[in-house]
Amino acid sequence: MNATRTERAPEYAPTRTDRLLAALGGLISAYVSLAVAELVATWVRPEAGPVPAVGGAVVDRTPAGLKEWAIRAFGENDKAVLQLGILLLLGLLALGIGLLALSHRRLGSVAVGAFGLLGALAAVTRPDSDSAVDAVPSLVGGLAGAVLLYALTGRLLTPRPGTDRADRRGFLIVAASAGLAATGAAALGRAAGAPGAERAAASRAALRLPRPASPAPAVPAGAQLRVPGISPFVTPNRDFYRVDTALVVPKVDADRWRLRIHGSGVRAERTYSLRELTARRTVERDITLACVSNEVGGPYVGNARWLGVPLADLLREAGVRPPSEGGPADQLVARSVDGMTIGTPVEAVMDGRDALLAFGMNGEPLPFAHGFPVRMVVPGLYGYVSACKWIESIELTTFDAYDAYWVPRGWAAQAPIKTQSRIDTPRPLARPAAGTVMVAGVAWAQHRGIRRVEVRVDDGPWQDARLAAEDSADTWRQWVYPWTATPGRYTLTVRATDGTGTTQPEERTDTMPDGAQGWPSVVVTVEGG
Ligand SMILES: Nc1nc2c(c(=O)[nH]1)N[C@H]1C(S)=C(S)[C@@H](COP(=O)(O)O)O[C@H]1N2
Ligand SMILES: [Mo]
Repeated sequence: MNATRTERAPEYAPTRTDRLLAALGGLISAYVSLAVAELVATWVRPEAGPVPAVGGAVVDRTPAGLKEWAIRAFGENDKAVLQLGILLLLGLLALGIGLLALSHRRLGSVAVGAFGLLGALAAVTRPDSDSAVDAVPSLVGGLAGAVLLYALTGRLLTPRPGTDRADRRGFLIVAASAGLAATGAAALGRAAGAPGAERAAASRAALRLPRPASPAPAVPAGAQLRVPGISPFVTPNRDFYRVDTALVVPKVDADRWRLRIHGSGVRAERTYSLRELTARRTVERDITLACVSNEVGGPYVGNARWLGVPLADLLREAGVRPPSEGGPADQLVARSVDGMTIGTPVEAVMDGRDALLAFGMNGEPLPFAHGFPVRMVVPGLYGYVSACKWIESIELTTFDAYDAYWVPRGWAAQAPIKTQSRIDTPRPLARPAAGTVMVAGVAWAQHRGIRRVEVRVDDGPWQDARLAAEDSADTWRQWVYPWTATPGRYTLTVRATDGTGTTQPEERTDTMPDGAQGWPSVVVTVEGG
């Protein structure tokens, strides 16, 4: 046994206050650890910070059912809730480690260091990590935390000169200065911004979108109904739903970005720069995107004007033939800079529909959150099997040979969008006044189009809604039903029929494995005059 003097229990018994301070010391050490690590990550790579790295690792290992529940319960805040949860758990552990350090000073520091190692491990094993440098933020943070905890515990184990009690004042001075320094450094780092993100922002600002060789047909005047509360025909970028697994939005420098096309049936592997793409024949199309996680009546659907190049052009050039022409690959796997993989049927991409590699969204370069510099958009397929954001490669393979990200997690490998409709107004539990109430919303069945929408009041007969003008079969369609309403409580139900004549079924299904279906309804109370 060669325990050093400081590791022996102090000559005085720690009081309750000492133990409280020790726990606090653990918490502060953890906080400083994280602040230092995130500061270093600003320079290395924001995604390599321990919070996004561990968070990402947790996301990828979350059972599908739990993830669905999280999306349902927290919606687009699911990521914030996850990170908060991780921080809370870490906080509790840190309190424990602080207490442990009071009796086992070195072990406490080793435990803090171990968390640094864990963060480093998570960072280098993320699919988007391509360098061991990603371990540095967590390692430096872990080291800082370990040293600080050692110093803090030392104050509590050393009697204040001339007394037989712990040096609480010394403890507080070290704790406060370390906490303040870390907070200040982190704030400065944040204000200075990540160099990578700055280059990306500059490349986005400098991007001039080409004039489309094939512009989107003008939206018919009658496509936008003048009904208050209806979803606008074009969803503004800032209101466009966002669904992805990225805890830090990837900031890609467009000048360095490349897209690689390779795999089975590709005559010669090719790599494109953004400049090469924008110089090609560009097309602009209105396409409604929808998420498979959208519940009946849910918000994860939006319509935008996309500008890009036809993906089929690039594939043909590379020598790719669809299965119907004897090509060997039936699946196209798009991979993103953050390691997402999305599998799309080659046949769908090459069957003449407007499958795009898009760089423009509603007249501006793609927003970072929506995939800058380039993403895929394929009319008629849910986003998780078609709409890869931050795309960096396309591999031609088969569905037999490869499962994309969501498939082992319980989602269908192939998922055409189901016919859906939504009542935008009146809102659930609204109290409209008696008289004519405009019941209105949107319906979508991308690539098949919407032929009919009907509304039913309670168990009454189905009544035809008035359809807005159709923009294209690839976009959603607004509808309105002027309802002559008398006071009372009612359930309003809607159903849509697609361009093939198929009506959306009544029976509700789960979003898993290939998209929810069922008739949406709202309950309203019509008030007397
Ligand atoms: N890189 C990447 N691309 C992705 C995803 C993702 O998690 N990562 N999510 C997909 C899903 S599930 C959907 S519904 C659409 C959503 O696109 P949006 O966020 O621009 O609306 O992006 C798809 N592309
Ligand atoms: Mo999705």
